[in-house]
Amino acid sequence: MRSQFEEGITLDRFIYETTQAHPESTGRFSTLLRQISLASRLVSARVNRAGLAGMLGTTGEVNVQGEFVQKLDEYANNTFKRALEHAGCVAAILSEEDEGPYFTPERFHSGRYIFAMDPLDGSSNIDVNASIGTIFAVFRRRSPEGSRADMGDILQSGNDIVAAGYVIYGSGTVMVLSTGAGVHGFTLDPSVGEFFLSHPDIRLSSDTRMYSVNEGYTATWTPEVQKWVADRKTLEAGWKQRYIGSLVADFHRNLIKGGVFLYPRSSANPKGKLRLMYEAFPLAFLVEAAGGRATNGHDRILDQTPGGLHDRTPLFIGNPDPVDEITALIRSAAQ
Ligand code: P6P
Repeated sequence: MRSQFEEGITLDRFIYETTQAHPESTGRFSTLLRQISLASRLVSARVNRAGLAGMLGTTGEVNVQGEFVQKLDEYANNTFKRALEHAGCVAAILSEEDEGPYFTPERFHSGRYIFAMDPLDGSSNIDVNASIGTIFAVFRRRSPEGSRADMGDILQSGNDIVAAGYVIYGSGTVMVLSTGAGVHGFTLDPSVGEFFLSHPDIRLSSDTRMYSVNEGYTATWTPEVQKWVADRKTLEAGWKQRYIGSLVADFHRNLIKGGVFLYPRSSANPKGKLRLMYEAFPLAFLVEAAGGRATNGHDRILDQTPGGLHDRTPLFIGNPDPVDEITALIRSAAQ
């Protein structure tokens, strides 16, 4: 049997071939992607042994979001920061788990990229073995490399993202990545510790009638959202519904099979629940590169500029037609 290496393209080879197309590249971006891969493999190994390694449950602490910190959250947060801080490619890391930015320590080179991450999204699902994941976006700093970054480097518009991706730790570990030219999926072969290209050039299948929303909150939505969801459930509409409650898992299903994911504003979350910088931004970058749309119900997600690291936003993301339809309904209801 031929080894997977002969048949597959590794992430390293993909990075090399991608950056070869940019002769001006200094190798810093390649280093960044390789360190993300390393951290992802370390987190994957720990997630897969969580039950055995005593890594289930909480640390007893509460994070800046007011959520109990799961042991794996803390491990993932520290693993990505340790993998990135010394490599000379990032100037600051902002994380769902940390109140403020983590600036590259002075003993290391303050690089040209800003790394925004949710180190382990869906962590409330860890103890029930549902898929969870790391979501990230990469910005290029505005201030000179080598100096300490500032908030002007960090609070940038979604249009300034240079790369984004996620790693889903499920039945397999898959990294989905875009540097703007297409969206590509890489599956980890744990027996050799390599990611292999498994989903080249992912494109949304536009005619999928699948919606994903937590209908337990129906009573808290605005009327036009309630009506749109109700209309999906008529016999003639013929839509299916799936909701895992882990953003990475729900988004990954929509990316691979098509569909639309909704997390509307509600009376409980008037600004939405999901975070702009390290959840909505990266997924919006990916979905647009795969032919989809992402709005906050009024405007394009990537046109937003955050006021703070942990800004929240409503999110409507997936196939263009349903996202455009819902957005038009919400806009007209607001007039
Ligand atoms: P709800 C997980 O805690 C998370 O942040 C996302 O991964 C997920 O999409 C969402 O919250 C689920 O929220 O209110 O439906 O439980």
